[in-house]
Amino acid sequence: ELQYPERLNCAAAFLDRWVEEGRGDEICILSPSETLTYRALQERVNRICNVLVDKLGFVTGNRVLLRSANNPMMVALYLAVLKAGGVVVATMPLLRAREIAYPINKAKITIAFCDHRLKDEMEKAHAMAPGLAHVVYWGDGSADSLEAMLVDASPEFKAVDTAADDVCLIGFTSGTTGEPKGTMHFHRDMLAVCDAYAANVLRADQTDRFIGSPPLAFTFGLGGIVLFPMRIGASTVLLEKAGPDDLLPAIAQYRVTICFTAPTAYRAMLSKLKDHDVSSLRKCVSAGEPLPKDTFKAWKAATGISLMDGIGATEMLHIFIAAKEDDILPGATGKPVPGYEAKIVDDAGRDLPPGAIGRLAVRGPTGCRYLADDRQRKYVQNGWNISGDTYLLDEDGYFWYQARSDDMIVSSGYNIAGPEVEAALLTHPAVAECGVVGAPDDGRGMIVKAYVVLRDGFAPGAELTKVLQEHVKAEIAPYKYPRAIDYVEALPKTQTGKLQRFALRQMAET
Ligand code: 3SK
Repeated sequence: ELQYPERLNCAAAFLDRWVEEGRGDEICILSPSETLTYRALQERVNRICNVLVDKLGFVTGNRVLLRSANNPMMVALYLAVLKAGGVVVATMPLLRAREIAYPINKAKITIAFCDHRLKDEMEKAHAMAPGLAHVVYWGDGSADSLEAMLVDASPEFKAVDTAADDVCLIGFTSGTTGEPKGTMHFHRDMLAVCDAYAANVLRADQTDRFIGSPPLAFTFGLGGIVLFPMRIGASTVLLEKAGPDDLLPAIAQYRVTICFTAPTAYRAMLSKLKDHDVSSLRKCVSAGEPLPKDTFKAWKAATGISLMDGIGATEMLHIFIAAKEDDILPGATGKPVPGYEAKIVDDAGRDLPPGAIGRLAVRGPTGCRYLADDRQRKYVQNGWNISGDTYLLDEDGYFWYQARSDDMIVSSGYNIAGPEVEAALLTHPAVAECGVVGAPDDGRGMIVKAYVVLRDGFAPGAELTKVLQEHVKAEIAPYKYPRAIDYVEALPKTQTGKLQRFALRQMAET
């Protein structure tokens, strides 16, 4: 069991510690715009803390909004709010005004920091959020910018003496179902995800250099690209644009060793690997969406690296079931991360035996505490977090993803998991991306319907549909084949890059 002192400020553990231990001159953050050592980052963090307290009326416990792409200032702001005893609420850069105003009002946020490039929507959101007292922009060179305020702020600041179980982060879910939920996390949770997943599964060391695509507003990105490296005094590369075409050259340029991204990005990188030197890579984590066996095999064949699959949740802060490099069963997500327990339950919350398909329930050192939300009772039962995922636990203790609980398609009495059909379609060379949902059908109740984005050089039409249907029948049980296929230019995705199956379901209903 992980033990932490009662009084704990996680910013001191991620940052101040390394300076105090004489490692202040080592590189912490690299980016196209600047490189920061641990000492330089600490100095900037301290100045921001002083601006918060002296110029913005901040008091311990205040909630502070952060809006930016992944860059060094965003990390400095995160750590400053934590160090000053505040609560970070970060939002995805691409959100629109209404989506930004929602967390501001729900979490009663009083101060916001925003990259000036995101000013338009921020100003509109400000107009909808009467409680927001200060909005500070950076990057525009103006006299009232954050940088201008930092100039005469003191570079000294002592971390506020917070309790280990003071809330320090509210992560809003991306709202794949209903209104976003605010998930609250403590100072000790920030360390616990590092000391559970990163220490036992990832097993990185201080010489490692991290990179990744998820935004820092998504806890997958926050953990993978900031908390995990900083917990062990390693370095990290931050990219504002981190698509597959940006990751590959950056891995080569910065000699990156550990990459965090989603299966879609690994697939996209595969076809371009030959143009880049990725020989520095030694570990690759795949999460955010299910990892098909074929993607695992193709990445292994091309790089020699076994993709480490994992499932996490904003509610749990980070990954809680994962595959260790030396214990991988391709297609399975893995086993519970040391410190976490997982089981399969039915819709009434009763335990199911190995081999049965049901809802995934999890508990561990981090956990789900929603901010003022009645849905707490639905999603947390007897201390177990009931996830929205349908899983199977096999006799050997491996967890196998089936579908999001609302992604099961019941067709003529058969249970068909949309993601399994997607994985089968993706093994055909014509298919770049796809999403599979149930479409209402008089005869069968539902039929399996696929939305497919084609690779260049393939033409949609009845002939290709037949080919893809036969392909799926050859890959998985034939009754699962998509009886209808629509060809689309792009799939609807959330801000975190997840397929929005509910949007596809709506399309399938019309
Ligand atoms: O699996 C996910 O989507 C996830 C969510 C939050 C944090 C980490 C991960 C991998």
